Amino acid sequence: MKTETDIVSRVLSGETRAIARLMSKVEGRPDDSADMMAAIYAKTGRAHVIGLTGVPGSGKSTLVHVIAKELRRQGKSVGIVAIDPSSPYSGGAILGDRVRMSDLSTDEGVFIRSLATRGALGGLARAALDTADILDAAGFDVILIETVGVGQDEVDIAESAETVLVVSAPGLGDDVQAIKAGVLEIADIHVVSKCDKDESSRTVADLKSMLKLGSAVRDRFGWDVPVLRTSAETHLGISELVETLEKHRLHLAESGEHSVRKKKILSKRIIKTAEDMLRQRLGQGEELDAAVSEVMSGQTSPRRAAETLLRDL
Ligand SMILES: Nc1nc2c(ncn2[C@@H]2O[C@H](COP(=O)(O)OP(=O)(O)OP(=O)(O)O)[C@@H](O)[C@H]2O)c(=O)[nH]1
Ligand SMILES: [Mg+2]
Repeated sequence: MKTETDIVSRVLSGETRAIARLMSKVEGRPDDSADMMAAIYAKTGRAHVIGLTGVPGSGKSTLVHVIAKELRRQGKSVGIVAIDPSSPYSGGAILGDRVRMSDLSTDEGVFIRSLATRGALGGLARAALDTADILDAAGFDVILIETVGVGQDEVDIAESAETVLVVSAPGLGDDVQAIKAGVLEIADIHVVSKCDKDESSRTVADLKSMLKLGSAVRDRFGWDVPVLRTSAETHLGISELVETLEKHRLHLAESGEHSVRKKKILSKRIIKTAEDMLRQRLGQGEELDAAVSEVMSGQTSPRRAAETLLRDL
């Protein structure tokens, strides 16, 4: 117990080793770290949490890198959560030698955590959001969560951020990628990356006309979802993007959208966590076998058996 309090206070003071240690614990043994995470959660809410999503190869990791660099220039500390084992965050070169992740990984004001798409006990979304909470409590100003826009879990993660950025890129096929990935509507900001490429104008035009067609699914309290052009190669649009992120943050606070959105995010997160816990508990007892036999032999229905299981928990 004493060591737990110790770890938490070291995390809160931003100690790198304690942060990494708690993250590993939380990832692999969520039940054992519930007390620590309660203490951590109580200290969250200061950071700006930004989710980035988009189809594979759209330039998310590269964008995370240049955004992080820009934020560092402004003196802000940055936490990065990458749900993507292939992300070259551990020191590889992204755009040849021009954009290097390694200069971030040696920066004390940056903390990078990669989560494997498999292996996180109790679900990837749970692990990702807990990881972001740790970074928030540890005092990082901005947290960037990169997730590939495929699969409900990944989309859920992006949607749990305060500001959702959807990345599209030229040269990845004709159709509007955000639609294919099921993330067109969740964007607060659309980014078309790789705008050093000629075909990018078309990607921008397609995206814009698609946005005009679609009715606003979510009330954004008067926020107009912009389509921004960026290039990590020429640095086009990067400072505008970072400005827009900050503008969106202000908009959330001033319009009252922040608390409305937070409520939605939390209710989803609580239900999801309860589901995960329930599934784990129901799946491991002998009671399930007994219930299956009863239904098989015609003694009861699946619905009644489920009711009994829940009652007896
Ligand atoms: N020309 C050009 N290429 C870029 C730009 N940004 C990224 N790329 C290239 O696009 C490819 C994919 O970039 P990533 O940043 O890894 O894309 P990602 O979306 O993170 O990819 P996954 O994580 O695998 O889904 C790499 O080969 C990058 O070098 C850019 O601004 N201009
Ligand atoms: Mg990536």
